[in-house]
Amino acid sequence: MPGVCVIGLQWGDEAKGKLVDLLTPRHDFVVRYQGGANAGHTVVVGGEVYKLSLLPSGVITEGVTSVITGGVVINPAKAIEELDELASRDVRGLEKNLKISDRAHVIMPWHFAEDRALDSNTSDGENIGTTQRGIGPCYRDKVGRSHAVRMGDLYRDDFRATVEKIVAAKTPVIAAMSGGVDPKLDATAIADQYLAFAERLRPHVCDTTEMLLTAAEAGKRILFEGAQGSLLDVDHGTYPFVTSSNSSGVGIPNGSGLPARYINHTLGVVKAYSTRVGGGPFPTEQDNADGQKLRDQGNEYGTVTKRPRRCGWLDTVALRYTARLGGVDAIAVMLLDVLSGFDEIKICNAYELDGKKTNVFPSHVDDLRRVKAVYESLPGWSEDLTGVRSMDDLPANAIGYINRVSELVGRPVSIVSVGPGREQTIFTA
Ligand code: 2SA
Ligand code: MG
Repeated sequence: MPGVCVIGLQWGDEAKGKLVDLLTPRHDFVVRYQGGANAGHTVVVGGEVYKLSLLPSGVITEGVTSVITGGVVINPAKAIEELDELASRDVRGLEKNLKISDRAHVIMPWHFAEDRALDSNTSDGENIGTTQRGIGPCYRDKVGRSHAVRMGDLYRDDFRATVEKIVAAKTPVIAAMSGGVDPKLDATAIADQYLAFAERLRPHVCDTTEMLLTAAEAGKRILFEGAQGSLLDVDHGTYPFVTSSNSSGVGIPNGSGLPARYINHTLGVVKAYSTRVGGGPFPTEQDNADGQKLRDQGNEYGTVTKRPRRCGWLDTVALRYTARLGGVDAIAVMLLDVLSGFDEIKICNAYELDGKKTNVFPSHVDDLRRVKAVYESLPGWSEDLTGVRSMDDLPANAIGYINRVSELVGRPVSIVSVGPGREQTIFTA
């Protein structure tokens, strides 16, 4: 199977990192195609916990090429920090095994200032609650074309002049956005700093599009690692409460440069309940004792920002939509162990909008705000699932829950996860 992708079907934090790590040894390449250091992937290998936010999870496995493609926005300081951290923990082969696209756009110091200023000025009034990693402003400059810096530009003779030009143009705009406060952007210092980053990253930077096209044509096995979740997709998610990239499956061809024909299997990753970080509607949110219990049992705090995540019941209206949107072949149900100890577990199987029941996920955020989740209740279980290793050993009610989720989403469940470790994984077939 040459092309496999792992995508989140909710608002991120579905534990995609664990699956990518499990599937990595069967692949030649692991590819990140969108987002940046706003992702938070936790991977546990041999009892060691690795938290990555920019580098693909595959970098921990020697002999696999990890690729950051042109669809990703790069904070070079963060890339270096993560490389240093891995090297200090004896992860080897990094120099050879990490490739960074020369087309990837670079997050520059002004993007952080803009992220702060923009997030408190959304047209909607409610803050998006971004991760403040400069993601949105960097993508905005990419699409705007006039003030952008790509990785390849760092190695060109006119880089200093480019920085000077952008700083001159941005300074008054950012000051106006931030109540007249001078953002204090020093073009010389910024250019010096980024030129040093460029030297350090030089061995990794190349034309990854050409590399991946050649690899795919030669039948190499490629694993695509989605960051964030499909409901945060800029085109198909809960706009404007989204991230600025295509975080659903549609982002793979545009972000990586590899056409969809090389994708043979799409695994949709689903947390056994729902979480969301940041603003925006969340129809099944439980701002009550049930939500708090999910947060406590699931340790639901942002990997990057440590923000408490909003928690709620599973929403199969949303999941059916994202599974169809992503061309998902099978789903992986993660964190099932977190649901132990609930007498009853609810699943949202429809929305009610203006007094009418619907299965269609609304395209406008105002409608999504107005929907009422319609629930069915399933009996819970009290057993600890973290030691379970086969479907046969799961409590009957847990199997009932999995089967019902599969039925409502309309996809088979191929993997069930009962903990962060590699061994805490049940393959259903
Ligand atoms: P941004 O920073 O522009 O991408 O923020 C826009 C929205 O996207 C959400 N977002 C995320 N939601 C969940 N997890 C994410 N990654 C980190 C994690 C988040 C963290 O894995 O825990 O540590 O807080 C992620 N990245 C972006 C964000 O909350 C906004 O709603
Ligand atoms: Mg995460």
